Amino acid sequence: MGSSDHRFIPLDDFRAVPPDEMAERARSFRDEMQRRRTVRDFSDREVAAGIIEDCLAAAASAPSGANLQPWHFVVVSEAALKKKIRLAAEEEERRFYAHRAPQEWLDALAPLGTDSNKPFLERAPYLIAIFEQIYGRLPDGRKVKHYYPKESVGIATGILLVALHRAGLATLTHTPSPMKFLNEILGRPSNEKPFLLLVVGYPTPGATVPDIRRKALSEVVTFRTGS
Ligand code: IYR
Repeated sequence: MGSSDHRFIPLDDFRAVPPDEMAERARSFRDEMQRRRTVRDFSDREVAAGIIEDCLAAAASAPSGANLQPWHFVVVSEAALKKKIRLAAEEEERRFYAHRAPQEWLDALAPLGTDSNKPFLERAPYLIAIFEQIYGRLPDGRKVKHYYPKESVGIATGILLVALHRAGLATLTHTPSPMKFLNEILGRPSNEKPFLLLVVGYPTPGATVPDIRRKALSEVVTFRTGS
């Protein structure tokens, strides 16, 4: 099967793990992920660019619809750009908190203590703007249909979040809405839709996080594993 145009190669990179090690890895990864908290108190402590690059390479390994990799990441550390992004985001957020958000939404957000001030957008060493390519563009300008771009970018973003956490960094998944201003400020084309603005860095020494809890596993998982 498969013509010579569509080659298959041996799966050499799969590493089988012995059962005990598998159990240990699954447990320790669970514990490590349960320690992750979204942070909003960012310090201005620097992060080496190579760390960000490796985490992005992990994210860009994500599976995607027809392997079309419908994502683009813009890494921002330039102070002037961060300031522009902060000002534009805060303008949208002021409208959100004052008019756009229905009371029900504001009530749901209350435990997080968020408001329209976003100083972390200037203070954190890195912002990573993640764009979803609704369709692709060939070098000659022709459009390429993308499949499941949102799912694909969501998976890549999840991997990026995990990679940054494992590296020892704090993140905030920020979604100013609408985010169209990111295309203008960052010069991205119209086939790219802002998906998420990831804030990356270290927490301030005295950082606090909301006292909120995750649902119990039994609430979010149904096992239908009987015989
Ligand atoms: N984008 C706003 C509001 C906001 C919305 C949700 I959903 C959150 O989980 C958190 C915040 C803001 O960033 O403040």
